[in-house]
Amino acid sequence: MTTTQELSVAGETDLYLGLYKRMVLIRGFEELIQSLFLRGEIYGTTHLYSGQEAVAVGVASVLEERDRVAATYRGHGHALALGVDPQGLLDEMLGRATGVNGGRAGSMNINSPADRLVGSFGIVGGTIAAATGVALALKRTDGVAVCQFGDGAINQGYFHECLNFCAVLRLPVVFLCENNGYGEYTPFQDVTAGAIRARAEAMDVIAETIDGMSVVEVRSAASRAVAHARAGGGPYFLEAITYRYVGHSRSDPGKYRPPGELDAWKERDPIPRLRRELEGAGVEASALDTVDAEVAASLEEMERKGLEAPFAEPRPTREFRE
Ligand SMILES: Cc1ncc(C[n+]2csc(CCOP(=O)(O)OP(=O)(O)O)c2C)c(N)n1
Ligand SMILES: [Mg+2]
Repeated sequence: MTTTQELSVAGETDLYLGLYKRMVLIRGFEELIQSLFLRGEIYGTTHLYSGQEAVAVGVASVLEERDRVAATYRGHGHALALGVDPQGLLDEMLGRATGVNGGRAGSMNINSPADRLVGSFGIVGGTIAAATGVALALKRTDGVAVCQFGDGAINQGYFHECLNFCAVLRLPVVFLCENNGYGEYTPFQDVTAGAIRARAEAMDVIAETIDGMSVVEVRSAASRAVAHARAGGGPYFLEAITYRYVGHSRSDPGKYRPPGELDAWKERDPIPRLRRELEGAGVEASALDTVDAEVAASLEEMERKGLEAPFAEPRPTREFRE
């Protein structure tokens, strides 16, 4: 997109093999959640991240211990990318006492400070305000706050207020807009005037539009953004163009999408794409197959353990349905 330099996995194949495994885990995890949901095992609602994996994984790959992330309700990918224990995440959604938040947060409110995830927020744009506050504290320790938000959040008042506040105070924040084309059932173009990144540029904030289906490109842009914020340059805005493979939430089959659109995006799937790039750089296909098989086996084991784990007390109910 705006990046002109040649990007490649060559010379970093071990690192990218790790990122490949992380993306395969996120995809498999989301497929498991969907299947458990359909079987009535999940409490509350879910907003799946399938298709967007390269964004969370690419950004997390450049963060340090002192950095923090605020995620949205579509936050499983960021949690896993940051290293949240997948079993704890699954157990959380199953309402089990062994969940990362004791089975009381469910899918939409996961937090794990030890893994640098300050929270997941159900309020559209809520991450922006949270990350702004976090950045005020992080400025003292040279940490960087990342706020994930969707294309829908840029029409919220506090996007503008917080971006302005962060720019004026030069706070260390990466504004990470994951433009997946839709806010619930509405195409973003129908409700958004002008180019998204122009809103950041209007406040003299450096902004890039990047290919969110390429973990290599996301990692490269995130590293520029984080370095800028850490060096005291203030906020940096990334618009990652991506796509969610499933509907907005579990009750949405996504039928408003034009025929062929989903298939066209799947042609750009970040996982087979990284696989091709790794094979091109000399990684054996069998090594990648082994990763796939290991992740699949770990998810089977996770499901078994999760369904056997004790429920949180009092036992959660299934009253909330979106
Ligand atoms: C303040 C607020 N308004 C409305 C909603 C209902 N709502 C939940 S998700 C969503 C769409 C957000 O779309 P986007 O920001 O593009 O994120 P995506 O779901 O595509 O990741 C809306 C309107 C909400 N949760 N919070
Ligand atoms: Mg969206």
